[in-house]
Amino acid sequence: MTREDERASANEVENQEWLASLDEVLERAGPERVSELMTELSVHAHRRGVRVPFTANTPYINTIPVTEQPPYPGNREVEGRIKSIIRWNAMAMVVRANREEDGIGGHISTYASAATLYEVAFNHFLRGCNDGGDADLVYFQGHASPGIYARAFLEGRLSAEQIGNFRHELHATPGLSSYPHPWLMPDFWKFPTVSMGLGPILAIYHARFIKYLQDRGLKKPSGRHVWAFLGDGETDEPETLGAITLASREKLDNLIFVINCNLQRLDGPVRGNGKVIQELEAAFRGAGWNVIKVVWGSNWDPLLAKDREGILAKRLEEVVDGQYQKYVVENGAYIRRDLFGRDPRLLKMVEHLSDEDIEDLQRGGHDPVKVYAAYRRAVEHRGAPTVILAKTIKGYGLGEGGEGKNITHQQKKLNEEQLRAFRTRFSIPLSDDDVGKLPFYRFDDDSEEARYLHARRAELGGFNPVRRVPSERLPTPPEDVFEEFYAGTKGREVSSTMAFVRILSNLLRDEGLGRQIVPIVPDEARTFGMEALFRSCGIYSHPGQLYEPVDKENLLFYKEATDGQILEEGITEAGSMSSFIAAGTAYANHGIAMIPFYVFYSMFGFQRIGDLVWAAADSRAKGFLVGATAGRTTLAGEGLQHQDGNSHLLAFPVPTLQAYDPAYAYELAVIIREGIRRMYEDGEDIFYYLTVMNENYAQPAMPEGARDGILKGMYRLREADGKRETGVRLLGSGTILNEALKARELLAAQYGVGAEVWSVTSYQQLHRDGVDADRWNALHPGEAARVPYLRQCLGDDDRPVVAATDYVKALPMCVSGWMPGPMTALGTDGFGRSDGRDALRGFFEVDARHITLAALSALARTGAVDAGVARQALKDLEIDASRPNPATV
Ligand SMILES: Cc1ncc(C[n+]2csc(CCOP(=O)(O)OP(=O)(O)O)c2C)c(N)n1
Ligand SMILES: [Mg+2]
Repeated sequence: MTREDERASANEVENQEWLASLDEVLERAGPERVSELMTELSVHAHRRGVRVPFTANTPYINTIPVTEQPPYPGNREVEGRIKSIIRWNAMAMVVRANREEDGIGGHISTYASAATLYEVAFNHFLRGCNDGGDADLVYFQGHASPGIYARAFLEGRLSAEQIGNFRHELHATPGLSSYPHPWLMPDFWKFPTVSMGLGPILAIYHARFIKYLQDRGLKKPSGRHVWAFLGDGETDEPETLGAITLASREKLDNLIFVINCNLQRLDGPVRGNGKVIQELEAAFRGAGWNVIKVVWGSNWDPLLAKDREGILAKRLEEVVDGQYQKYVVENGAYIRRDLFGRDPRLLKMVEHLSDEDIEDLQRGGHDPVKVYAAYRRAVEHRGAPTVILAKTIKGYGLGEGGEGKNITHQQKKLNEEQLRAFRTRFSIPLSDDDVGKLPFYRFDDDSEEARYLHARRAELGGFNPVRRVPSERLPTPPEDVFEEFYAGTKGREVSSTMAFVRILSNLLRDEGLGRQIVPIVPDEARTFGMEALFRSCGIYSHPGQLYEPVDKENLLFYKEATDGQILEEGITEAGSMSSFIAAGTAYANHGIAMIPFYVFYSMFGFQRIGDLVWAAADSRAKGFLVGATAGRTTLAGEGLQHQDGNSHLLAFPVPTLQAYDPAYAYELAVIIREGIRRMYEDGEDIFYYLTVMNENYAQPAMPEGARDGILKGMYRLREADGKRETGVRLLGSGTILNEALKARELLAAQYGVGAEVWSVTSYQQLHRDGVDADRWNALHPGEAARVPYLRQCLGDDDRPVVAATDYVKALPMCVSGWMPGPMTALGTDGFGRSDGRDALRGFFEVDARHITLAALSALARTGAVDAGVARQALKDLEIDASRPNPATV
């Protein structure tokens, strides 16, 4: 024996002695005492200078030991048969859709790997709402939709025609949408999830919103859980992990993540050279979640029980995910050699197993017993959210058709042989001849399986997912809430943001709906002058305020309270938007209409979290998005990253979103009141985007008869002044409306040109109306043409139009097709600059001078004024014609 061997052997003896003493304490005093001792040891060692490397990981084995596994409460055989049929139908749905139309797409392998995770949940956990209670809220993984449809088919909720038309929604018999879309299937799906990462962050904020409703006394606690099923590849999205500390900080024990760790994403392995389960375990444990790993199936139990020295666990930890994927496509002999063959002791451990036995060693996520144990522990866990990391095989059961292969995500077709293999593997009662026809299989109503399935769902309170919308409606607040804004400020200069905050304060005090308003801010309340609300409404905090705030003496101190109304989300636009969606869909998901007002820095809205806005529309969310500090030249000083001249273009295409760029307090008041009426009294599934600015100016009184135009998108604010025959029309929006008014003065005083001024509150609304009229006219040749609202306003008069906005020129240009005369758009294309408003407006050529020049130039081109007048104006107005286009510098 060498000295090293001697040392190794002495170490081994010492190891055994320590382990034996630990076992002795464990048996005598239980796990808590062991844990205490280990903490003691580690502190002691630390004090003596021993630095134990940090790890947030536990060994690569199941978190729940066999001894703590509850007995499985269901009938495994019947459940197995049901699951197999669902697998078959889900696969058949995709293959049939692609046979009918090549390239129509769909996914087989995602659900194939997740079937057990879903079926255990459907049979034993996910609550429905038939009993009048609250259904569990489930964020289904988007690509697993065929499996969810296949189950609804067995439940008798979807017809064979419907699942036969998967991905063919436009067929005469309507089909099923590719993914979960409440917009398209409003009775079925509650949450859009298919844009990866959105499901998890929405689930977190929704779980928190439930606590908010409870803490504010708006909802009774009901024990409902929020479940989010997601892919392991999906965890690379920043939204997936970005809010997990909120969930633990807020002790969201009503939240369960189930991450299907099939080790693969679309192109290949998620972590070929690492282990995604271990990586996620560390991240979630570090964040304070209850982490349950479901790595190995029951047939590993005897092997792991034999692993007294931990050599098997150590080996399992060494192997990387890419290699685990390789084992899926290899046979037992390969696994014996590669996994166990490194150590004779490991080989000995499996010597009693045949190669087939080794090949059949199961992953935890395919074993209902292990999955059930994890779910049971998750729903019973208190004080923290739970994440279940379940190891599975992508394309499980597809065999040569793609099981574990890198191409499996894209697999949409199976050949005859592969279909037969699938049939045999899952004992689907179909003959060789029938297999190729891919019939959908449904159990007879009086079969054991059908009875079992319905009994389980009845026991759990009915089906899930179901989207059922109670008809709670709110009264539109009375006009007196808004009167002061219609009256104007009588010369006092205030910004539209200040006006907005006052409207909001009035609404919060309204008896009819004040309690149901949810102000949401991402750490910008002071920027928008909203800090008075801190004191009057309180900032929501489940534990209340555990400290004495530094500004306690101040009238407007930072007040946190358990029943606080404001959601002060901190610097997370994605989180705030998730709260907006939770609140804006509460009318459907919680039977209580809540009105979110999410106020944000407008540049960090659509540009930052546009995909969540799209999801809000799909979710049928209601409420008000308020982009503050808006306008490229209105937000002075902040420069390129902050100055928003884009958001109205980004808001433009969102179908249910109504976007307005009001200039005056009365416009804002009219739009907000009408918004509440349409969404909460009439029940329209729409939401609003309003931009408000921080420039102070006198807010005028509302002109007679303006209301209708404000809502439709434009109204005449001023008649022309000056010589009628050389007239122009100026269209202004937001604060640039004031520049148009100044230009009107200049044109009249210096050039004898009469200019009408129109306030355009929404190009989007004008455009929607225009294209709608055009469409109708194309479809009704020979009938009297519909006249778009814009044209009703401007008539056939061909005076030139100059439209000036603080947003990009494409915004006003979207209505150019309906203009009766030539149109010039002035806008703020390009990067912002740090400077004052006057300088910025000069730089972007949207100030009164440039509006005046544009008007004169347009008149010169029509021959209404002499070109020399326009040329002289360049000099008068000190405009340099040779300067570069601000859009490109
Ligand atoms: C934001 C976003 N990016 C890309 C995609 C396209 N996509 C769909 S599924 C997928 C791979 C999913 O992998 P994983 O999350 O591991 O799910 P699995 O199917 O393996 O369960 C990708 C990239 C998407 N749906 N959403
Ligand atoms: Mg995956």
